[in-house]
Amino acid sequence: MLILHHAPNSRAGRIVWLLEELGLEYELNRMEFHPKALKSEEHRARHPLGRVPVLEDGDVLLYESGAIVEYIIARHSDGALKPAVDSPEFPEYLQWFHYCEGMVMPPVNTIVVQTILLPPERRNDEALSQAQKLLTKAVEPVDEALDGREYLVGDFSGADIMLGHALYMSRRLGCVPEALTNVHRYVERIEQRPAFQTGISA
Ligand SMILES: N[C@@H](CCC(=O)N[C@@H](CS)C(=O)NCC(=O)O)C(=O)O
Repeated sequence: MLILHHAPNSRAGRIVWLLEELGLEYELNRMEFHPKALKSEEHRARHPLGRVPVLEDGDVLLYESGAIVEYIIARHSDGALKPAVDSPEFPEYLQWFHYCEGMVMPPVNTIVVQTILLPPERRNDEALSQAQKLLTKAVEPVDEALDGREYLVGDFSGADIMLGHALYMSRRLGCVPEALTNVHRYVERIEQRPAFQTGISA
């Protein structure tokens, strides 16, 4: 049985979304998004930094959302949600899959810290505006790539789970410029997927 260690409004939603898309059975260990739960000895034994998501699959214990998505697709998807390695879509699939944590989430993290996590007296306007600029620059090429496409690469895939979730978060923070209409329409499409709705509300 797959066990997902989860906290609400976090990247763990990506994994619930994926598990739901694949119709897999899983158990959810719902923790509060609070240091008391995440930094507990019990959870640090699963993830040294006390973060989510963490996946257990028998003897396998895995953290890093991208690694977890790749692992589930490789071992439990029966070939779904990923282009074949020798297909023309595969390189671009890899690019957008990893663009999520590599390029989009770093400025999103800063924006969350500077607008939500830090008390107002410790916030830094310069850091916030730099992160917003970086995020806009990172999202522009995605907007171009989505021109005339429903999903990032061919059919709906693991790249949409990763980058689609990051774009959903960016949009929810109000940080995707209005002009990037392909991204707005793409996120709206993703939001229609029942598995996404379950993932986000878990
Ligand atoms: N790159 C990691 C990031 C993990 C991460 O930072 N998770 C956040 C939730 S989205 C977390 O657990 N934060 C709690 C904390 O920093 O204490 C991944 O993709 O899994």
